Amino acid sequence: NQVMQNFLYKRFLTTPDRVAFHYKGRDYSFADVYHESYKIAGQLTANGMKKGQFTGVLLKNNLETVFILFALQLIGVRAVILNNRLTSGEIGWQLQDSKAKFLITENAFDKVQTNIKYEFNDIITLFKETLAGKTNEPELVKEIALDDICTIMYTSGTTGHPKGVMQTYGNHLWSAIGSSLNLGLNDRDAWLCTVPLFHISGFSILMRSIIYGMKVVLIDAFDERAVIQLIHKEKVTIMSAVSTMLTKMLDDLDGESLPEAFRCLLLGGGPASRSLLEVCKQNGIPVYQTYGMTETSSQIVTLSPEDSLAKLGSAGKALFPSQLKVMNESGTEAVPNEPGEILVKGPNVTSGYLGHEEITAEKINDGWLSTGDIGYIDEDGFLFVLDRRSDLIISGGENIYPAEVEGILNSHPGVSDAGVIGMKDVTWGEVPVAFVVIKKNHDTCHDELESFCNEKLAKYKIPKRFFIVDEIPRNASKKILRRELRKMIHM
Ligand code: S0N
Ligand code: AMP
Ligand code: MG
Ligand code: MG
Ligand code: MG
Repeated sequence: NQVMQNFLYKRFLTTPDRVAFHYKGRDYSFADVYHESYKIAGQLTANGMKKGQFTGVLLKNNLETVFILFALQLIGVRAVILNNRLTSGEIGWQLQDSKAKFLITENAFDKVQTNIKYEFNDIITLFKETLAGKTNEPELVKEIALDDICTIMYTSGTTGHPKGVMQTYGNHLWSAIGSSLNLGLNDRDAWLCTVPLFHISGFSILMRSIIYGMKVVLIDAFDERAVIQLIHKEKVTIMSAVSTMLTKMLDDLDGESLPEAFRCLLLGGGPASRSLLEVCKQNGIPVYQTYGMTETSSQIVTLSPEDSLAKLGSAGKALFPSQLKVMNESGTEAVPNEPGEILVKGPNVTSGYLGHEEITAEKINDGWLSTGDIGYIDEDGFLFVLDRRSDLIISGGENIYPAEVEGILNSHPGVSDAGVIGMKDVTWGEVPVAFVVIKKNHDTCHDELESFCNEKLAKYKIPKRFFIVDEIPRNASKKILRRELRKMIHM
C-alpha cells in the first residue's frame, strides 16, 4: 500500500507562490489555498471531526467550497459530495447510507436541510457561515494512503437506490496523470471550472489543480457570456463542458472564434450530436470528446488532438493508465465494429460501491468494470459510444434513472402503473416523460402528479409530460417495453 504526501500540503511546499485559483476578479496562490484550508481544518476539528469519518458536503460552487473540500483532505475526513439539486429525501438517504457523522452546508440550503428526515438522528449539521465560532490546531494528515477513500459520489442504477462510488486518492491521482499524458500540460495552462464541484467533472479539476500546480478559473454558475469573457480575460486554455453548455456558448459566439491560447474544450458527461461537433469543427472550437463516469474519476477515454478530425463522433482511445474492451451478448470480446457492453479497467477505476460488496462483485471482475454502456471499437481502436442502455436518460449532464421516477409515481395512491422514458429536447439533450395508468375511480390529474414528484424528486428528474394510458406495455417477465413507449410519442 503506497503512501504519498498529502496532495495540497505537497503542492504548498513545492510551488506556494503560483496562482492556484482565479475567482471573482482575484488570484489566490497555493499558499493562500493551503492557509485557508488549514484554518477551516482547525474549525472542523474543533467541531469534533475525526480522521476516517464521513461527512456530507452540500455546498454551492464557490471558492469557500474548494477550501472546505481541501480542509477535509488535510484531516483525512471523507467527503460525501451531494448534488445541489436533490430534495431533502434524496439527500437524507445518501447521508444515512454512507453513515455520515456530519453534514457541512450553508444557509442557502437551510430549508432543504431542515426537511431532511433521519431514521436514526445522529448527524451533526455544520453551517459554513458559523464554522469560525470554534477553532483549534488541526491534526494534519501529512501522509495519505493512495487506496484511502477521498470522496464519495452517489450514482443510480437500473434498480434500487443510488450507490456511493468510492473514489480514492490514487483514483484521483491516476485520473489527473492520465489526462495530462493525453492533453499535455504547460506552465500557461489554466482550466476553467463551470461544471459542478459535486460531480466528478468539476471535482477532478480541483484535483488536477493541486497535482499539476495549475491555475483554475472558477465560476459560481454557468453563464455562456461570462464564460466566454473569462476565457479571453484569464487566458483560459482548457475547459470542461457538457453539450448543453457548448450549445449555449456557440449561440452566443455566433461564428466568432475563441482565442488562440484556448486549446481544449473537453466535452463529456453524455452523448454529443454529430451536428454540434461539426459546427465546432467549422468554427475552430477545439473540442475533445471524452467518455468517463463517476466510477472512473472522470475521463477514461478521450479523443487525442491528432484524431479529432478523422474520427469525429468517437470518444477516442483509453488514456495511458487505462484499458478498454467491448463484450458482446454471448460474453466474448467483440470484434472491431461489433457493438456490446463497454468494460473499463485502470488505476482510476473505483474499487466499488460503499457498503455494497455484492453489487461491487457483480459489476467489477478482475478489475474490469461493466459500465452498462453500449458501444463498439472500430478497426483502428477508437471507441464509439452508441445509444445508451435504454433505461438511462441524461438531461444537461444530469442522469435520470426511469426506475427511480417510476417508483415514485407508483407510490401515488391514484397510480396503478407507470413507465418513464427519455424524449429528445433541444436544450437538455433528453428530458424524462411519463406514461401513467390511473386506478379506477381516481381522477388523478397531471398537475397532481407533478406536484407529487416535486416533493420527492430533484427538478431535473420530474417528467416534463405525463401521458395517461390504459396500460404500460410489458413483456412476459413483466419488464417495461420502453421501445413500445417510445413509439407512442412518435405517433
Ligand atoms: C447545464 C447546466 C449548467 C444548466 O444549469 P443552469 O442553467 O445553471 O440552471 P439553473 O440556473 O440552476 O436552473 C434553471 C432551471 O433549469 C433547470 N435545470 C438545471 N439543470 C438542469 C438539467 N441538467 N436538466 C434539466 N433541467 C435543469 C433547473 O431545475 C431550473 O428549473 P426551473 O427554472 O424550472 O426551476 C447544469 O445542468 C449543469 O451544470 N450541468 C452539467 C452537469 C455535469 O457536469 N455533468 C457531468 C456528470 N458526469 C461526470 O461528471 C462524468 C464525466 C466527466 O467527468 C466529464 C464531464 C464533462 C466534461 C469533462 C469530464 C471529465 O471527464 O473530466
Ligand atoms: P455519471 O454517472 O454521471 O458519471 O455519468 C456517466 C455516464 O454518462 C456514462 O456511463 C455514459 O452513459 C454517459 N456518457 C459519458 N460520456 C459519454 C460520451 N462521450 N458519449 C455518450 N455517453 C457518455
Ligand atoms: Mg453512472
Ligand atoms: Mg442559472
Ligand atoms: Mg443558465
